Amino acid sequence: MVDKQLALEWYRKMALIRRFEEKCAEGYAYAKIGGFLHLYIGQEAVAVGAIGALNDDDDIVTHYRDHGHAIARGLDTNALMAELYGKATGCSKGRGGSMHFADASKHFWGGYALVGAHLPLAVGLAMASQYKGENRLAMAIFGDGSTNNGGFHESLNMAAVFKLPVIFLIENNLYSMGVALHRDSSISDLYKRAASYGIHGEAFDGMDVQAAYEATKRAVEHVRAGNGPVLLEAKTYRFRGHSMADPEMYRSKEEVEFWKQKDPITTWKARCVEAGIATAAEFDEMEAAANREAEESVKFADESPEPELSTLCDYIYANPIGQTEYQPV
Ligand SMILES: Cc1ncc(C[n+]2csc(CCOP(=O)(O)OP(=O)(O)O)c2C)c(N)n1
Repeated sequence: MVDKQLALEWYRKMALIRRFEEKCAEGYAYAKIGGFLHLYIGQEAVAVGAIGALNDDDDIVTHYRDHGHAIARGLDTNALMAELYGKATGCSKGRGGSMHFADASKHFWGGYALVGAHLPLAVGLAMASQYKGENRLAMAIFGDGSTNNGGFHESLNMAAVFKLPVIFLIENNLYSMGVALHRDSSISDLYKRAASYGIHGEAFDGMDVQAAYEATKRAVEHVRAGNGPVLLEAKTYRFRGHSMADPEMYRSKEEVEFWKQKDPITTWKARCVEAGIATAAEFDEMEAAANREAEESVKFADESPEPELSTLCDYIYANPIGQTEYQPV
């Protein structure tokens, strides 16, 4: 087992992600949150274990199912909930919503809505780090669906050719929207695609936070030693639909139940209690703290101001050209 501090920190973060996202689902039902909302529930061990193995200044670019990654990286939950509520206090000033969480100060360069399109950004960040002789690596996080996309193949190839410090992390939750993995991929062990580029590939149990941490630590060592990129595959599962509008006709209730038995939060707690790392009461306390933080984020978002109408055209170009004030017609 790992040391107590780390074990509890992982639990605290996984519980916070879960509680935060339950509040997101509520906010969506009350129409406080609009647009797309893709929940991460079930996959928490991947974000917490993998991001926990990085340095704080390693760069992260991720896909639209980004809440768990942002919380694991330590973004402020008030600013995240406010972003979902479209408020001026949001991490992207209320402009981005669920799919575009970002915080440059945390080297968290964003959720991206286009499947596979953000992988080249990670390659660029890694290239900049290598060129400047810095020790920073980049992690690109994406779903299994992205591995059939040109951006994936081009990025792996270029990163391999230049031996760039990138970790490509696939969150294989078995579905790409409503399409099962076996229907859109020629192989089911996606990490094996690393062989096409002559780089190291490895799969781990994505329902186990310790496995996620240890596999990523190995990848980090490999990459930082100058051996080029690594392709990691987390075998995981999302417990909720693809997004909030998903009747889930493509999978059975039995299958979902099977995976819920592997819930990364309850299983980690059971393992820790059994190993004598912490008591059930200590876990209850962490649960209560996660609840409080999630509730406070909702209050903060609710009470925050809407963006000013006069700022409507702000942040469209990095350096605004011409008129930036909104002129009602
Ligand atoms: C380039 C592009 N094509 C199609 C879509 C529509 N789309 C949104 S999510 C998604 C499925 C992606 O699945 P996966 O990469 O496995 O990630 P998951 O949702 O399972 O986390 C698709 C096809 C898109 N956003 N971008």
